[in-house]
Amino acid sequence: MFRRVLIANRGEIAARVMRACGELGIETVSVHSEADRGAPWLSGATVTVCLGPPPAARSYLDADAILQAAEQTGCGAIHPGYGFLSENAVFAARCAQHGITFIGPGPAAIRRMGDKIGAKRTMAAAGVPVIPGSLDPLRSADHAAALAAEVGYPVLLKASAGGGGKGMRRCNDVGELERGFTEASIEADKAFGNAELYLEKYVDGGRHVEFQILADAYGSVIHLGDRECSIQRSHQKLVEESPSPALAPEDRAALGERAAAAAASFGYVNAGTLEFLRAHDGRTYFMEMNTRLQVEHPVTELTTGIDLVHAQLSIAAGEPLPWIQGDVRFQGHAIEFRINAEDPDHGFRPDPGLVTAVVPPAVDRPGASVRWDAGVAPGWRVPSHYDSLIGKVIVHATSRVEAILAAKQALSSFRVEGIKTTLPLHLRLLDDAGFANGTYDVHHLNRPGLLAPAKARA
Ligand code: MV4
Repeated sequence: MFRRVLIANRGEIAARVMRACGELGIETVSVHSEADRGAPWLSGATVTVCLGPPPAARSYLDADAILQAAEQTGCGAIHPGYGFLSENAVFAARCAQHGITFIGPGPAAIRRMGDKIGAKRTMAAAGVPVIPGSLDPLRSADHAAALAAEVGYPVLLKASAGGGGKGMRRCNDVGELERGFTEASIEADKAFGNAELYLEKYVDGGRHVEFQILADAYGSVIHLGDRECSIQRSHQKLVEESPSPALAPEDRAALGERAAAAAASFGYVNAGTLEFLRAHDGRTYFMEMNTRLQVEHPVTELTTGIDLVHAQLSIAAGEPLPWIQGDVRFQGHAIEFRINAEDPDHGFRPDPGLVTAVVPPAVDRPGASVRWDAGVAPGWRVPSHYDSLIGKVIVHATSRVEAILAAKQALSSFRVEGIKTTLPLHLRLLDDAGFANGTYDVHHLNRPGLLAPAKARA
């Protein structure tokens, strides 16, 4: 195992990775920007290093500064968390060149899944269902129109270098497709430096269901079940749960085994997530693979009892997986609520600023527990330079019904004062019939009522 690990991230995930390192007796170097000087998570580090000014490009994305910090402080490995450099194949390769272990998959696997059409081709070849459409980049608007005529309208144009909903465009007829093709290629070129597009039949509604996999360096791959992530707005997830209310146990086993086999088919190593779209007819299609730890990983940890950061560290240190698929047991139900420094009653506008008080969530019900993955503390001023996630409340209980009751208790006792957060939205969601019965889809948050300001509902 590593003696000392550099954490190339901030906020709740820096704290989360530090906790796992502490439990394993690993020293930590926490790098930070000038905006994050004195941040609450830094007090848990063995050493802190200031990288540079607040903009991420000059701090958390500055590969040179991070590699230099790792070398100067004697780190054997770098944990990238999520976002920032976590899916940057060039950075992963540069770590290797410096003799530092990147805690994640190798650069080739990151690159392969970062190219969304290449990822789709890899998965299709491994027998994973993909949405009807192109398996190669579109050559022209005419090529796109010919494919669209085959699969039928509406269709979706997607950027090969996009992902997470970025660079997508819906086209309802051939006219929209011809205009859309040109505009989408220009946009993709501007946004990603890559104009390549592909096309799929548009699947309306449905649910975002993803599978967590763990792969060691010796070809063993297991899955840790699924997460339901359909409670989202503008591709920002707000609530995630495991297991998905939409999947029967036999669907879960079949899809999970497919996901694990697909990851094994191209030699994937470390933790990864395969995202699927489950259409209303029950057909489930691969969308993308994320080659990092996800924000929502705790719901998987609570239902399986497996510490994913611990697993990532062990795999990166060359240890074989200590489990086979049959060892993985799924227990109870977990729900995560993202606490963002945003005002849900005013279009989720960011509301950074001074946190004056924090009362951690509490649960007092048999068989239920709550976890608060914090990135803030009283007296900390949330900076405006980064994304607005300040922490996550995760409940676990014996069943989904019990988990919702535990969540009501946890979130009613929970307070973050001084700034607006997404907490009021979560409390409304817990009283929503569609959430309670588990029938929601990716459009759920857009329905009138849930997102309406409190005064309009009175
Ligand atoms: C789609 C789709 C419908 N049809 N592809 C959004 C994020 C990215 N992973 C892919 N996404 C979608 N791709 C086809 N052919 C609908 C979405 C989509 C979506 C997917 C998952 C979760 C939330 C979503 C919200 C809007 C659209």
